Amino acid sequence: MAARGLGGRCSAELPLLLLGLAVLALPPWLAAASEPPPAALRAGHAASSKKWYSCVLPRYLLYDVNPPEGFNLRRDVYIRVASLLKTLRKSENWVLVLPPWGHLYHWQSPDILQTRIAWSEFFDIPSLNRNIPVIEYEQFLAESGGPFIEQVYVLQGYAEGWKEGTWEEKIDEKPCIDQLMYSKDKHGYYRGWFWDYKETRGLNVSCLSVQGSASVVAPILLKNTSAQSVMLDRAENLLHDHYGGKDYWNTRRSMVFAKHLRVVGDEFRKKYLQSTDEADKTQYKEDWTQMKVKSLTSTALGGPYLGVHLRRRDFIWGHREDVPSLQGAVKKIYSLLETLNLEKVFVATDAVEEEVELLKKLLPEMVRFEPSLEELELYKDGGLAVIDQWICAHARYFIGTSVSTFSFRIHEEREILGFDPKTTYNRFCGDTEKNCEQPAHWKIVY
Ligand SMILES: Nc1nc2c(ncn2[C@@H]2O[C@H](COP(=O)(O)OP(=O)(O)OP(=O)(O)O)[C@@H](O)[C@H]2O)c(=O)[nH]1
Ligand SMILES: *[C@@H]1O[C@H](CO)[C@@H](O)[C@H](O)[C@H]1NC(C)=O
Ligand SMILES: *[C@@H]1O[C@H](CO)[C@@H](O)[C@H](O)[C@H]1NC(C)=O
Repeated sequence: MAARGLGGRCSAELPLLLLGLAVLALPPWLAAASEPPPAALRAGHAASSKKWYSCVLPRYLLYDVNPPEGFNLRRDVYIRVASLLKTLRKSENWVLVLPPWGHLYHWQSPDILQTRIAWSEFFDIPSLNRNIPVIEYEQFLAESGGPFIEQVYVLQGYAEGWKEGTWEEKIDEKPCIDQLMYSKDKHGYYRGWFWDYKETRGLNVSCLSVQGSASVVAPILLKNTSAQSVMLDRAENLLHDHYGGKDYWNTRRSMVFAKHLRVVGDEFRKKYLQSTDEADKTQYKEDWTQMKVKSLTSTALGGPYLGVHLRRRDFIWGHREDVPSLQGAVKKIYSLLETLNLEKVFVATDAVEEEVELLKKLLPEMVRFEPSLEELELYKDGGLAVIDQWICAHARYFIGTSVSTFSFRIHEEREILGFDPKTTYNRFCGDTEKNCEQPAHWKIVY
């Protein structure tokens, strides 16, 4: 970027022409000319110590999610925060900083480092950028002038809860309810997890009680703080602005898996499942905005296999009644293979080794993506989850696990590919479950 090399000062005397030229050299979303100047230029904030290029910097929105939450719930939180970003951009030039992946409870494959993972390892960044401007954390560090986040807001509920029947959207600065996960170092900076970027510091941390959808935070960010970089921690406390609406789906559709993972999945489909986009009628367009499947003619056929997601581990430890035994699941699989006149079954599962062994005995013909150690290191647990999801998304028929966000994301992927909902919104029933309600169909709004 041309702007970076110029080490001048950010001052009012800066020739407007120069500013204009520099803006032209920036990506279009940075250059939004009609937008008001960023915080650094506003009265009282034109900190002379800042290099002048910060005059054209956007304001940065960062966020993080409660540590125990998994990969697929985090993907949902991204959609909520993207919606907030869209609201902010109606008034100012904001950019979303993608929170590095890592340290997830489920990602425990030994001997590989799984923190500070960039989004580009799992998702296609140009596709995300067709929806909202996003940058990786490393880019934020490079362009914002160092590992500092000016304002951290920890989102929380209201100490008193909410009275039934009196739902209202609200947000207030309140004392922190839980023990703060940030502490002051001897220089007065706040230290915290910060995605394992140990050098990152917060300049100010405070708690906001919030009840409402993501955009309820917008007025605070626009009016109550002039910080150039603002992080919302515990962002899962925000609800969707409009679940299942056009904005929701635009963001969801923009979350295209990284190409290198799709390629691995496609090669596996071809080699082991006789499945290709051409034969399956799942033509894929690299530009998601061009992927519009009209419902009447929507007939992705899918590869000649049954796709199965069997969520185990913590889903069976509680003896949940909506999750089947392996025997129960295999019985259902055989019945589906017969009804659908299919021979092959692809199984995605997080089952422990002993369960996988048992499954192999009960279902000898099952096909799984079994990574070598090298592949595990390359793609990591998150990449393997993506590959499994991608293969399940291309099956002629899919059946998943009750209320698993992993299965939900497969539903959405199939919806995007244009499958008949009857082949998608299916789940296993518990062995003794009486009222086995099937997943809801969410139709894309284009
Ligand atoms: N490769 C692979 N990993 C899986 C599978 N099922 C679960 N996992 C792993 O286990 C984690 C399950 O947690 P997630 O589904 O991501 O997160 P969550 O929000 O807790 O979702 P659920 O617990 O399923 O509702 C995933 O992130 C994967 O790493 C699977 O079929 N294949
Ligand atoms: C934001 O500013 C308004 C107006 O000054 C004030 O009433 C409100 O309490 C502030 N909200 C927060 C969360 O700080
Ligand atoms: C920290 O942020 C809070 C909330 O915006 C604000 O009230 C407080 O004055 C800030 N403290 C400092 C030292 O800037």
